Amino acid sequence: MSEFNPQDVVVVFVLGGPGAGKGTHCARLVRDFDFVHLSAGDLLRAEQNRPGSQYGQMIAEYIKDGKIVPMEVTIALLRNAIEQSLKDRADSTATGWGNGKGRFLIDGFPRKMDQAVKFEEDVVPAQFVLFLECTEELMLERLLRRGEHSGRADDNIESIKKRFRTFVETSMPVVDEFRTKNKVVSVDSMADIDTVYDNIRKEFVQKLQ
Ligand code: UP5
Ligand code: MG
Repeated sequence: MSEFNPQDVVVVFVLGGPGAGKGTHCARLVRDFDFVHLSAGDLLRAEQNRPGSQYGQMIAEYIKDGKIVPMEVTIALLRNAIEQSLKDRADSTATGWGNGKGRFLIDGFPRKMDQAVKFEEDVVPAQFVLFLECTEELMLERLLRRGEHSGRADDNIESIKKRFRTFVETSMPVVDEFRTKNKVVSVDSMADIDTVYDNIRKEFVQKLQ
């Protein structure tokens, strides 16, 4: 049995290639729907920088190579973050919160089939998956531009190419698997940010009814 009941703890996986716009749109969904945004990449980068972390060096190497960090680490970080938010917001009167309830956007996870299975079995099954569709050409352009000031160790052409390869070979099969279960909401992420978000927002209004 999973730790949480999906009726109480609503999880939406937000997937899409590197630079597809996951973080950008999660920020807007937080504003409009009272979600807590948990970016697996951000949690890993924070753990990497935490003084005394036994995983810091390993995480840095995996991220630079665009490889997927062993799932035990990522799932533990996500589980802790969910538990902490539920504690912090136990008395919240926001929509979807209070009395052990909460709603979470899990951004950039699961990126490998075994992670999806393990998370849904142990933590909580996702309500649905938001998939942001974008061409590699456009994602490359966005990431190189962001790389001019992001300070991210993987926003350089060598790492970006490796991230794209991992996405195609390892992460797309996860999306395809969720598709066979009719759990995927696909949104074209190639237009300007406002247009893309408008379509995402409409889907969420329907899904969260
Ligand atoms: N932008 C966004 N949308 C735009 C639009 N419509 N028009 C014009 N510009 C747009 O956006 C990227 C850039 O594009 C921004 O400058 C934005 O303004 C612009 P962003 O919203 O940041 O895209 P996002 O999809 O979040 O891109 P990100 O680079 O974060 O995606 P990744 O999936 O590559 O990165 P993540 O942080 O999730 O993972 C990094 C690494 O961590 C992985 O490669 C892996 O090594 C490791 N990892 C794991 O090992 N396990 C995990 O479970 C997760 C990560
Ligand atoms: Mg991101």
